[in-house]
Amino acid sequence: MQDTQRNEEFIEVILGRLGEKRFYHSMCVAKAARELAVKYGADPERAYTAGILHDVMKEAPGEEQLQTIAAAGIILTDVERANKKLWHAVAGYAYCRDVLHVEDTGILDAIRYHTTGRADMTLLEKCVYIADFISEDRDYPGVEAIRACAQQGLKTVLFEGMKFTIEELAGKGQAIHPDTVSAYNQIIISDSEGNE
Ligand code: DGI
Ligand code: FE
Ligand code: FE
Repeated sequence: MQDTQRNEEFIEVILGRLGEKRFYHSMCVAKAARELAVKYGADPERAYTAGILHDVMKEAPGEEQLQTIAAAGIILTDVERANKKLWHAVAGYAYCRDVLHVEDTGILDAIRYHTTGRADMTLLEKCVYIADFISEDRDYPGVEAIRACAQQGLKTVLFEGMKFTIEELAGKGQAIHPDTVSAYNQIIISDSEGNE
């Protein structure tokens, strides 16, 4: 069965693993990702499925997240190890691949890179990354401006999202993941070259 036809099963999985608020967040991200996919030409059904699953490991104990990552044969970098908040994306990828047997590598990568982003993101990855910023449940200061950007263009909203994250992390004196920096730089460079 295609992964996109397993949504009911995946919703049951996240119901069992997430509290009410995070469950609602995940469903809002799924919906926002599907809308962005329609607007920007990614596959809406794959975006929806990735949205449902993107935070599946968010509320698992740190130890379980690390075990899931290790069991998948993934070795965290120093920056990843030092930032607990980065674990759930990699652990979610591993859990979806190895426990839920999600086979669609595009969906798996959208889960893996939903927190940091990376250079050369696929359209699907971009839609899930942005959906996590602008989903209906989000109410952080500045969310309205980012929602407005999402209507203007993918590059604009990616830039705003990355900038927001980097400023926030630097402001708190936290490490910035190299993938986040690469994604940010790529947007700037492609801008100055006049590329899409
Ligand atoms: O899981 P969510 O709360 O829905 O959102 P998320 O997966 O984007 O996680 C957001 C958190 O991750 C937020 O506290 C900032 C942190 N984060 C995002 N990018 C980076 C990062 N932390 C570090 N250290 N480096 C990053 O590049
Ligand atoms: Fe997340
Ligand atoms: Fe999220």
